[in-house]
Order: sequence, then C-alpha cells, then structure tokens
Amino acid sequence: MKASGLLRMAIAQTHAKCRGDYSGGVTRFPVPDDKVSWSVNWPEYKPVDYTAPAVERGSARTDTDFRKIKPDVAPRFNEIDGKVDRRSYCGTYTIETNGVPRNPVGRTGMVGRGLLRRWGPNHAADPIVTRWKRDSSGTVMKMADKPILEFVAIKRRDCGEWAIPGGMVEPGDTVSGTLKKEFGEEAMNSLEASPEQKKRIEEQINQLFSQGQEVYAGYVDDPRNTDNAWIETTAVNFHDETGEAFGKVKLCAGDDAGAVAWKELHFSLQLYANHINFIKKVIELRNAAF
Ligand code: RP5
Repeated sequence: MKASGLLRMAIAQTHAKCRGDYSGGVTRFPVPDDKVSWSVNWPEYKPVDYTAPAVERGSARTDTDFRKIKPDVAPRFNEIDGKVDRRSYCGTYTIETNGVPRNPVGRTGMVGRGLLRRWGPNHAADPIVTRWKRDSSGTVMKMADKPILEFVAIKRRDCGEWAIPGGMVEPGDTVSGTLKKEFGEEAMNSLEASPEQKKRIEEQINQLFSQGQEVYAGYVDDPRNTDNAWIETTAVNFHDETGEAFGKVKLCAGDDAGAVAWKELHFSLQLYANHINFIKKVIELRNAAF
C-alpha cells in the first residue's frame, strides 16, 4: 500500500467513532476507511442531513442554520468571531460552496450540526486528574516495575461510557476556566452544593489546578461529529504526586455525569470518544505502567 494509502488508513483510525452510531436513532451514511479522505473522489456519497431539534431551535449558545435563513452576519470562520473561537487546531478548514465548514479530517456520513451547537469546531476542555495507586500502607503499587496511575473518570449519562470529565468551552470562557468548572460540576457536584460548600470546592480546585501540563490539543473522534461540525479539545494533566492534594477531595457525580470514580489506567480500559489516546499521553508523560 502506498504511503498516501497508509496515511489515509491511519487518519481513518483517528476518525472511527464519528462514523458509527449516532444517538437519537439517526443513521449515518456508511463511510468505509478508504473513503474517509476528501481527496478520494466519491460521487456516490449521500450523507444524511441531521441537526437535532434542540440545536435547530437555537439559543444564545447555538449558531443559526444559515443554509436556510440568511443571517444578518455570517459566522466568521477560521477566526475569533466575537466570543466564539472558530479557529481549528487542524489549521484553516475548507468552507463548502454552500457556506458551511468542512470537517478537516474527513467524511462522517452526516451533514448539518447533529447534536453540536456550532458550525465548524466546537471547542472543549478535558481535565485529566491523576494520582499514583497506593496499597493500604500508602506504598505506590507497580506493574512490570512501573508505578500504576489512577485518574478521575465520570460515567456519562448520555451513553453510559466512562470518560474524562470534560466539557464545552462556552462563549467568552477560557480553557483553564472550563477545566476547573467541568471538574467541579461533574466530579464534585458543585452545581448542587450550598454557597459555602461551593466556595470550598472552588478553593480546593484552584489549588489543585494551579499546575497543569497540556498533553493534547486537537480533533476529538467524538460520536457527535458531522461533516460540518466537530469537537476539538485541550487536554491538561493535573497530577497529585504525593496523593495529599486530591486525597482530601470528596468525589461526587453531578451535571451530565452519572457516576465518578478513581479508575486505574491499563491497556484494556474502554473510554468515550478517543479519550484513551489522551490518557496514553499522560502515561508516557509520567512513565507509568499501562
Ligand atoms: C468530548 O466531549 C470532549 O473530549 C469532552 O470530554 C466532551 C465535551 O462534551 P460534553 O461532555 O459537554 O457533552 O468530545
């Protein structure tokens, strides 16, 4: 297989869940690995056109469907558009003749926005909070002579899969602010805390999240992606070397998390989207067992 063919196959593997089942009972047009790339001419491609009713209804947090109604001002793609960052980590993305952005990785079998609020990149933030796994005496446990890592995982209510407690960056918010907000809401249930509890949670998070290391910034193989709307994220590792910092944190699932737990990192872990790829980067960073 030529190099370009190998590259296309490799790209297809980072773009697999976004060609699978779509929640809400919508079925994508099937896209095989060798037809993902836009550079492959495919006249038979007939993607399904779907935008969730809640997204279609629109709100301050969603774009309008300018394929149907001409907006006063079209979105300024590939740049910061008011409070919305429409730039992509993948570089300048193509705008189709009908004005909609084109997924920079390839075909998904669906056009429209699906469940995503923005045309083009929908930016998210993923806090990967880690500590070493310890036995009852407090000794770090090892496998094949490497220390074992644990991370705070949430069980998503929408699909029941374990995931990093990430969330979308709202207009005007920063990535770092979103990392703290999402961890507080999903892993510490700050939304249901009393004012004094919320203050305590915020103090704990500000201290815990003071030192982070970015491990990934780019496209997410999210099952909600379409040919015109996709998720990109910034994943940051916050590691508690001594176990003292996060040890005092009471984990409590909240918001769109059905459960929260410290999960041991190992090769057979099944996670949402391509979160396992971000976790593997933390494993490498911390030279941990896997
Ligand atoms: C994933 O979806 C991101 O990596 C992030 O974890 C999450 C953001 O979407 P919501 O959890 O807000 O639905 O693609």
